Amino acid sequence: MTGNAANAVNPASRTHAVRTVATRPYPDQTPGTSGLRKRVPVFRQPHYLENFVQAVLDVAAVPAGSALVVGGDGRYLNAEAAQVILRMAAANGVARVLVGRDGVLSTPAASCVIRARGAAGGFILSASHNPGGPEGDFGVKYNLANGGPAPEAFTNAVARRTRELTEYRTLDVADLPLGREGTHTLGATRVDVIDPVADYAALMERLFDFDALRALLAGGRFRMRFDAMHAVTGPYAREILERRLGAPAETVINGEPLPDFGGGHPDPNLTYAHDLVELMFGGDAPDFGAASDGDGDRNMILGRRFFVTPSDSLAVLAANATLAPGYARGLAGVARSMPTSQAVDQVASRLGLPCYETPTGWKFFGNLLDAGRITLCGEESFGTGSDHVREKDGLWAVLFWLSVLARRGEPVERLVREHWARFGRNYYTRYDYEALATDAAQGVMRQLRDRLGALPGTALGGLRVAAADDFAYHDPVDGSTSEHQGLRVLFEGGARIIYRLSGTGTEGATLRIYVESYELDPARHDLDAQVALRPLMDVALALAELRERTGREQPTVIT
Ligand code: VG1
Ligand code: CO
Repeated sequence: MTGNAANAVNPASRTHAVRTVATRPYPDQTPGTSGLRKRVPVFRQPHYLENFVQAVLDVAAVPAGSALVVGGDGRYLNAEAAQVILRMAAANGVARVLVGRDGVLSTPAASCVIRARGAAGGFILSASHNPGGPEGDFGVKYNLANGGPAPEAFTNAVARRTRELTEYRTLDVADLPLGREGTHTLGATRVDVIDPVADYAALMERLFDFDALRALLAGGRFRMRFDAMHAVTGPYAREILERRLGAPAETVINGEPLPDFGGGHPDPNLTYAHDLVELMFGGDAPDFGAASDGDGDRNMILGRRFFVTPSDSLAVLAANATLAPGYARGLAGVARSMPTSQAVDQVASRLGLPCYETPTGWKFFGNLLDAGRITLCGEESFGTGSDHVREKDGLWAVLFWLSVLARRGEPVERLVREHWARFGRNYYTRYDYEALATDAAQGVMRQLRDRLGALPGTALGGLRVAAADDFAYHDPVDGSTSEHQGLRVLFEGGARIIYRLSGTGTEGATLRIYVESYELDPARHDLDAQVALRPLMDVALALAELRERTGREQPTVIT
């Protein structure tokens, strides 16, 4: 045999026949804020999942000899989709695949495994905080060798590829047994079924002082609850909080992962994490409460009868970062997504740290993290993370908070109030209008965009508009530009109104309105955020002509 590549037999065909399947493009496979998210019945259409996977594999062009990681949040369709991806990876000549047991990996754990094992990339199967089940949502996202979501240049190329695809490759083989750790072969591909928790738990032990955390959690004086919302973090939280850190067995609630999340919305906010909220706002509440979402990358932090706004959480962690061993040397810089409140900007300016403002979506933090320009970053949507992986990380945020609480020895509420007294308080709220008619939502945005130019210098609700624009991001690392990332109305004194359309919804359009104001005077730090922001929100709704254009009186969710 010669080494003529053009005539080489696909190595996968040595033991199993590679089958080339004719297909036709689907027009709706453009990835959004975080991968391709659709209803399960959409994913179940013939060849739908396969088309998208083939497009990703074509664009990824995994180098010979390299490994891919596969895992998801355990939702309905996860197990089947993992098998489809394994067969297609093998048929496309991928040398090795690492798959979490039962096809499961939390999103941060998948990022961790890609990095720890030097993989070329990975498929993450999740629709995050969206409901699951036969009529729920499913999603597929591809991450690169840095462990982070593929940037727009990649996802745009995938979208183009999905529109021209005429065939995909798979193997005619039975499902692999993924229920137990072990090694299998699929054609010429080696498939390793790995423990989904081990690499991740080891990373957490390197970042945080587990002895100090054990003293806090096993000491009996400090009580916490972690709500896994019947999603992927249950086994991670049980292993780390209860087994390794000795927290009592009732610490993790809703800890059994279920394919439909028990019928709930695995979204850690005050509306959906109701079990936890009842405990934390009830009598004899624990000292600390936290919850994570479907795929384990979001976090909500609560003190006794006290909610920590995600934007504040990022700022508090930035201000106290050196209390955790993994960050003891200080931070290179920080970043937040544009709609996230400017609380962390206050910390950065006081500590003399660079602070970056990126578009919504974790993929935009990747370059800054890779280049060593930032150490911590976060989003208002209950996402916080650092350079330890390239995804936001729910349990990591919980361990970080616990580390700060262990060192400071103060209750959550006092810690946050002291933070406000030092840096000022950024009042913040977000209104979501879900499942709007797409035309109406686009009309709202178009109308606003047309008006922006005339706003600077005018007064709205007693505040003077300093600037207004359609946010565009210029990536300082790779020089790329991302336009139309949200409409901003910026007021003198730091208040802001932001409008954007969601890129993760699966029904109609979701409009998000984010409103923020800044208050330096501690005498005015005690207001309810909804009360403090009412006048500005009224301005925001009027500017948007929201009722007139959408017929909606009330938002679907307020956070
Ligand atoms: C939402 C959030 C965004 C987050 C994204 C993915 O996107 O606003 O901050 O990065 O979800 O989070 P959008 O486009 O719907 O506003 V996760 O936990 O869902 O993967
Ligand atoms: Co998520």
